[in-house]
This record gives sequence, C-alpha cells and structure tokens, in this order.
Amino acid sequence: MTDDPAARSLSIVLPAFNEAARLEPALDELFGYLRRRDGRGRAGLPGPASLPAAIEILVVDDGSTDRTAELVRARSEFGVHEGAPLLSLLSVAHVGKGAAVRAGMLAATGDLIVFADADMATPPDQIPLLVQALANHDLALGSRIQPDGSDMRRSQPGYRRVLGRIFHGLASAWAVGPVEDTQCGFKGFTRPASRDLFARQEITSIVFDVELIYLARRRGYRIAIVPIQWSDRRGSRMRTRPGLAIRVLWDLFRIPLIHRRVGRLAPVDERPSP
Ligand SMILES: Nc1nc2c(ncn2[C@@H]2O[C@H](COP(=O)(O)OP(=O)(O)O)[C@@H](O)[C@H]2O)c(=O)[nH]1
Ligand SMILES: [Mg+2]
Repeated sequence: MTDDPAARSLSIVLPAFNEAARLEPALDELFGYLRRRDGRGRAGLPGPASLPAAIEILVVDDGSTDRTAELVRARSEFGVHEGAPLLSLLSVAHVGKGAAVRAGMLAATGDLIVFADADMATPPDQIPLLVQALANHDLALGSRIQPDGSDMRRSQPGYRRVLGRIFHGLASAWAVGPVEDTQCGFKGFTRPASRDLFARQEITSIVFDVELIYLARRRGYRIAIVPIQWSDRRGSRMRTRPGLAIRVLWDLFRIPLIHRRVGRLAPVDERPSP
C-alpha cells in the first residue's frame, strides 16, 4: 500500500526492441508531458503535478540491433539531472518482451513502478491514473476496455483482434479468470508487489502479463483495473509466426504448473512495512 507520503518516486520502464524509429518521438512526448509539472490534466484527469516528485525513465534496450541505445544516450535528459526527470538505459540480451520488462522492473528504484510500451500507444497523460489507483491497490492494470464497454483495441488490424480474442479465451479459462484485457502494455505496481512478482516471473515471451496477473491473484494482491486511452501505433515489433503461436500456447499452459506452490500473502494489515 502506498499512502501518498510514502510514494516519493516513480519509475517508468519502457521495454524497447529495435525502436530507433518510434522511441525518439515517444520520449519527446513523455518528457514534454512530465516537464509541465504545474500543468493541469485534460478534462477530468489529474495532471503531471499529481505525480511523485522524483521520476526516472528507464529504457530497457532488448538487444536491439539498430540505434535504440545510441539515441537514448544522446538525449539531453540522459544521466543525472537535479530535480528533473532522469533518463537511464539498461541493455539486456534479446530474449523477449517479458524478459526485458522483468529486468527493468527489478532494476527500477521508484516507490511506484510503471511499465509502458515504447511507442506511447497509451499517452503519458494516463500515467497519473495508474499512480492514483496505487494509493490503495498493489497493482493497477491498464485496460483498453472503457466503462461504457467500448474497446480501444478496435484500432488494431483485424488479424490482431482475432488472435487477441482466441488468446483471451484461453488465458481467462486457464489462468487469469475475469481480467478482460491482460495484454495492455501499461501496468503499475507498488515497489513491494513489483519485487515479489517480478522475482517469481519466469515467462519471457509476451505471455508474461498473464503470468503476472495469475501470480498477483494467487498472492492475494489488491488489483485495480484502470480504463485507459490507447491507440494502435504503426511499426509493431510483434511478428506473428507459427513458432510464436506454439510458444504462446506452451507458455500459457505451463503458468499454473510453474507456480503451483506459490501461496497467499498475509492480509494487508498484517504485513510488515516494506
Ligand atoms: N513484440 C516485442 N516487443 C518487444 C520485445 N522486446 C521489447 N519489446 C517492446 O515491447 C513493446 C511492444 O509493443 P509493440 O511492438 O508496439 O506491440 P503491439 O502494440 O502489441 O503491436 C514495445 O515497447 C517493444 O519495443 C520483443 O522481443 N518483442
Ligand atoms: Mg504498439
């Protein structure tokens, strides 16, 4: 649990695989938003001033073969900047999105830790919504399904929507129960929940989100579902190959088996403070 005084810092983890084309404008958008510290949010949204004072953006370069790492290092925000959002870089071998996110989440130093896709498919002004939810939840899961039932995923190509529906049917029956949008790449965690879950995470493919939700439910964490804005951005890094389908099915199948011995946490009021 993060009552406001405890949440003094926020880390934003951006996994990036060959993102030379999309990362630069995405970082411009993110830093542009964060610099408006006294700015107000769009209609009804808490603004950037509602975020913790210290902010770190951690780009995880997932073994890119393009200029992803170079362009991060070349930015003026890279390194230590007193009082301003700090940009840093973690380079890992290319294993998969799940492995990249895990490395970033475990390296991040914030009291609250969010991961987001490097294409800013979810605009930065949605970050305060996750932060707000973490005031009384351990996890805040961005969801592209709006309260009125409309689905932001409709901006995806048709084949992705079909694959997504098949995946969701299997994932909900086998592992995650009623969580409707497991694959949204925009999720927030309190530091203790992040440590606990990412240290247990074993799935390195795109199925890692399902594993995290499975683990979080099993541990008894308080999960907020947070409707957020999202729009499909061109230049997806996902390649739909037959090999990927087999990998996805195998990873989904083994989640409950890998974690069959994971037990529940103590109720919130009985937990030692982190
Ligand atoms: N698909 C994929 N994405 C990766 C990988 N490693 C890191 N990523 C990052 O994970 C995010 C996935 O977003 P994207 O490719 O736009 O996926 P989509 O929006 O679901 O089509 C981006 O920030 C990628 O750079 C990887 O091995 N595969
Ligand atoms: Mg995308």
